[in-house]
Amino acid sequence: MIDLVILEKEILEEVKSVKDQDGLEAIRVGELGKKGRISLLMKDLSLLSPEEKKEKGSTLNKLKNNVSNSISEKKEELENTELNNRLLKEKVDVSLPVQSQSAKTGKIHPVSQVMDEISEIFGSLGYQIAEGPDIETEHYNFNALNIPESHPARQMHDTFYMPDKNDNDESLVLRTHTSPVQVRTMEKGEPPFKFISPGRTYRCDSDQTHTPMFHQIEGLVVDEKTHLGHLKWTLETFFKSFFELDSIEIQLRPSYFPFTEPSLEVDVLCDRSGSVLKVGEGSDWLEVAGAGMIHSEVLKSANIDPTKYQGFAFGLGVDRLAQLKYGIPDLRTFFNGDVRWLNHYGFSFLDIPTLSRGLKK
Ligand code: FA5
Repeated sequence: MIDLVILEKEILEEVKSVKDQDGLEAIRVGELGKKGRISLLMKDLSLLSPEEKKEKGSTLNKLKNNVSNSISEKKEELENTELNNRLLKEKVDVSLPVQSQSAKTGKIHPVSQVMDEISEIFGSLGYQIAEGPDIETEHYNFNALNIPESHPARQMHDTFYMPDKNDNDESLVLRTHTSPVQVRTMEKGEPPFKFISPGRTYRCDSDQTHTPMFHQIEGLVVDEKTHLGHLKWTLETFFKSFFELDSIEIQLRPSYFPFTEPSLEVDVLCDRSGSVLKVGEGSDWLEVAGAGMIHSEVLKSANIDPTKYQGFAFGLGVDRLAQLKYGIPDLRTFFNGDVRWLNHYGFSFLDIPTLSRGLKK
């Protein structure tokens, strides 16, 4: 008959001196596993008389518990040792130089970059952000902006019409500009308002400076006193900050929009003769924005009293601004999905603007 005291001592010694988890598992299986020594001894208990079974059973149970506890404790000890060893080996040397960007690292598209830059500048000037849907009702895209159905100005926008109406039987379009967000936002609140609204816009148009999908940022200020001088200052301040130049030649040209009176168009001086577009040089003007004082009919559409409130609005062509700032000659290349183009013109994550950037001048 095996001496259980000697057996326990022998197993506990073995557990104590084992060096790794595999060795410990081998001991557990050899002693407590289905065919392990202790398990077989437990099985043999059934052959004994009731008195012997009681006495031996209790000793065997104690042995089993002691072995099982010592295996658990050893397991924890080995796990801790392994973890400490790994932590020691995996030290990070923070003094090493930053790894260079590998070819597989993604780049930020110039449009996303410029959207962020513009939002940061207007954010610093106290503008909030408002949003509207890409699929817009004819009401907000045209009617609420003083462009009724028969109005010739509808022809100015080469509109993509949706085949189906919405649940309220309203005709739908892919919005041709971000101006619908003006009335959408104003009718939800009370003046004063000061917000920008960035987003995608769509027109059936394609050449070097036009794409069927492009981006605009609408801007709007409404209160009791805002006038055309504030609009001029805002545009000049924005363009100086955006192009990071002390002075920038922009041209405010009289224009016509049904939703502003007076209306104007903003052009930036640039050189488009070479393969790189250069801002502030040459003799070409690139139109980058439409703007004006908000028409009284638009204020009325948003239930605002035009005898008490007034303000300005502008719509910046984001893609054109990206073209100008980063010297990208053809707008159509923006949306070809060519990774080589993005690797060349894209931005790394470290270039994301901060609140102070763009306003330092
Ligand atoms: C508008 O869309 C007016 N909603 C802007 C506005 C807002 C005027 C508020 C008054 C008050 P316009 O059609 O000119 O205006 O477009 C504004 C700018 O979007 C243009 O100056 C140009 O930079 C850009 N843009 C227009 N069409 C395209 C196009 N197909 N591709 C790229 N950019 C375009």
